[in-house]
Amino acid sequence: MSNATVAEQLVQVLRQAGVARVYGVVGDSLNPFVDAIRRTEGIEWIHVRNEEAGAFAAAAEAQLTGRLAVCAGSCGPGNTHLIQGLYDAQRKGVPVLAIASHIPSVQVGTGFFQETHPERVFVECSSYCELVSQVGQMPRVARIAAQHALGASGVSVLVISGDVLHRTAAQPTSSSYVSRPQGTIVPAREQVEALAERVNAATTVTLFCGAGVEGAHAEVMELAGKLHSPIGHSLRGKEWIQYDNPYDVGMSGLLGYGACYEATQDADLLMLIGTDFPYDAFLPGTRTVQIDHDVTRLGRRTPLELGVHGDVRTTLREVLPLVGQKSDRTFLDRMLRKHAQALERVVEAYTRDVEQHLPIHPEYATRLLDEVASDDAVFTVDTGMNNVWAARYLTPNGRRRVIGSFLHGSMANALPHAIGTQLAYPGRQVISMSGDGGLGMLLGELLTLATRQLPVKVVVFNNGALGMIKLEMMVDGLPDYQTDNGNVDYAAIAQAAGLHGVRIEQPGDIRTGLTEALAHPGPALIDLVTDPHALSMPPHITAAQVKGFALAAGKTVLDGGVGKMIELARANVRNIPRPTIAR
Ligand SMILES: Cc1ncc(C[n+]2csc(CCOP(=O)(O)OP(=O)(O)O)c2C)c(N)n1
Ligand SMILES: [Mg+2]
Repeated sequence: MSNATVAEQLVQVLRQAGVARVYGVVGDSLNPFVDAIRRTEGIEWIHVRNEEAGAFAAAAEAQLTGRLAVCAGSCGPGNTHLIQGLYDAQRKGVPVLAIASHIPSVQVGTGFFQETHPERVFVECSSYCELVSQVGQMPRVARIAAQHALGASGVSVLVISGDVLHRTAAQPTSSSYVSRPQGTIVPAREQVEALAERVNAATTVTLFCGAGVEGAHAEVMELAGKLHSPIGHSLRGKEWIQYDNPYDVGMSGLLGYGACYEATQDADLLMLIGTDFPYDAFLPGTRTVQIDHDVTRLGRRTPLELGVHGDVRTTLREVLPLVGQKSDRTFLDRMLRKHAQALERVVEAYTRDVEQHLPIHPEYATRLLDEVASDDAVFTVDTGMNNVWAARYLTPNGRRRVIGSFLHGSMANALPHAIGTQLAYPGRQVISMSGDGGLGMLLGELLTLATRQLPVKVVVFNNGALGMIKLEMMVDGLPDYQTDNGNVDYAAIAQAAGLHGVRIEQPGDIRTGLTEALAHPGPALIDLVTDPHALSMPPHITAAQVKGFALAAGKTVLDGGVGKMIELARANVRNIPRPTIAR
């Protein structure tokens, strides 16, 4: 008989699952758990200033490492704060376990101080959410929660009262293997053959890639080489597929650019590869096949001729030997040229006078950030205009990572995502591309950076406004209302909080300011005073296209520059083989 407490058992199970830290804010009902962490080797408590940040930090850690990450909140408000970050984790399908401590068990149902019902509250943002009311449920239920988060790639929540955490366990903890998904999903042979048949029969094929192409760059290139296919991507697919890609035609969606839309619309067959791209108005709606490791996603965005259930890499390896080499590359070459032309047009508009332009062009600042950041930097990106700058100006290379709240779409994600990233990768350069609105929302997390001396670099795109919404209102024909954040000196705030802080107002100071701040050994904030009116709008834009990132009906929604991508596009056009003249 072990005399461990339930809280100690929970911590032991977390250790066995490889968990090294728990993000949260301490509080009465959590005390036995936090105290058990204090006394356990190999696991530490990360004191954030808002539990929401703890959940975002765990989401980033889980996304980047693929391992279980944990956050916690005390009863009532302590754990309702977790919701935003848990939605982020659940939507992006990453393994996070949240410990939601609860009011004293004898008080449940009495309207007690801080009473909520976490087992109801968290249902929608989790795939496993259970109340632990008996000591005998431990340690098994903790193992189930960990395994469920890993296995279902999502959030598990354990709700447990402080008095239950405090009690003596009913049985020893012992050990049990916690397994991360490592198998592959091999598609059925008939599906592979049917896919090859369709691809071979099509005159032209476009590949549209999402985050599921991670690890399958070589296979996608080989397929595109055989089919002479243009390759487009979603925002989440960009970091895995755009680099070293002679078939690149850009990105689709509200932040899209280049010839991706044309390539997806005009192809004889569209192949969706590892993407759950939600903007169905950008898809042709016909002649589509799809590969996904999650069978429930097949056909949920557009009607399919064929849906193939399998991992992208495994599926492509199976199908490649059955795919014949196409000879006609006219369609690909036309799309590559269209793509380069589309980029040339915006590059011209966005590179003129930017060295002098006041306030600073955010596009120009991101271009310089892209140049001075290290080759394996992790960029965390706030929801808002920063999504646009990151999509257009950060150059993926297969080693860098760019993460954000790309599915839940919450503001204020970048700084807490950076906290989780830096803790998981202490030696790596971590850059938070924060909006001033986003930073203001979780400003207290600068204190987390300062107290832990986490060397995150916070680059604030300080346009003094909720810029994305300003744009939406303009597009909607509404007067600009309540979008001002005021002129705040975030560098001064950072300095007062104990960070290296620098404010940059002149475009000529950006490169040196960024380079120096990135080289600073501790946490640093770079307050870039940027133009709130950045981004030109194409004339044909409609309200529905921008509103809430949700509705879309056209091919180019936001115009804007494209940074170094133009170089890839130009090179790809240069490399189009010249026709050989028969003698
Ligand atoms: C939590 C939350 N609240 C509101 C929104 C709606 N929203 C999306 S972007 C945005 C403005 C972001 O402003 P800022 O961080 O300053 O970035 P900017 O667009 O100015 O670059 C708002 C209010 C949201 N996505 N999430
Ligand atoms: Mg702003």
